[in-house]
Amino acid sequence: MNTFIRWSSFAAAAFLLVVGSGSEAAERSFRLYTVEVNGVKFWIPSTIVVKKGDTVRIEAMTKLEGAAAIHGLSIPDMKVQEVVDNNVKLVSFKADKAGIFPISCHLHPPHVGSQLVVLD
Ligand SMILES: [Cu+2]
Repeated sequence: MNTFIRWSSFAAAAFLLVVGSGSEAAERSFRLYTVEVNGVKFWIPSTIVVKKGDTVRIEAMTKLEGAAAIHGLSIPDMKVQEVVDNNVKLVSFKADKAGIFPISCHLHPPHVGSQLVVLD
C-alpha cells in the first residue's frame, strides 16, 4: 500500500509539472479574413483565444473586392488599430491582460465584429 501511495504521489507531481509547463507564455499565430455572408461582414475565425502573456501574431486580410475590401482591425484594449485590404497585414502585440475584448472595424463600426479571449 505504501508503494502505491508513493507512486501515486509521483504520478500526481509529474502531471502538475506537465500542466505547469503548458502555462508558459508562447507566441500564437492566427490568420484572419474578412468575409461577407448574406450582407453581413465579419472576421473568420470570429473568436481567437490566447493566454495572458502570450505574444499574438495576426495576419489579417480581406477576401472582399473593390471598395468593400478595406476594413479596420481594431482591438482598443490591446492598442491595435490597422487598416486592412487584400494584402496581408501583420499585427503583433502582447496579450498582457486577461478578459474578453472586442475586435471591430474602426472604419465602419457595424462591420466585422469578433472577439479576443485572453485566458488568465
Ligand atoms: Cu469595415
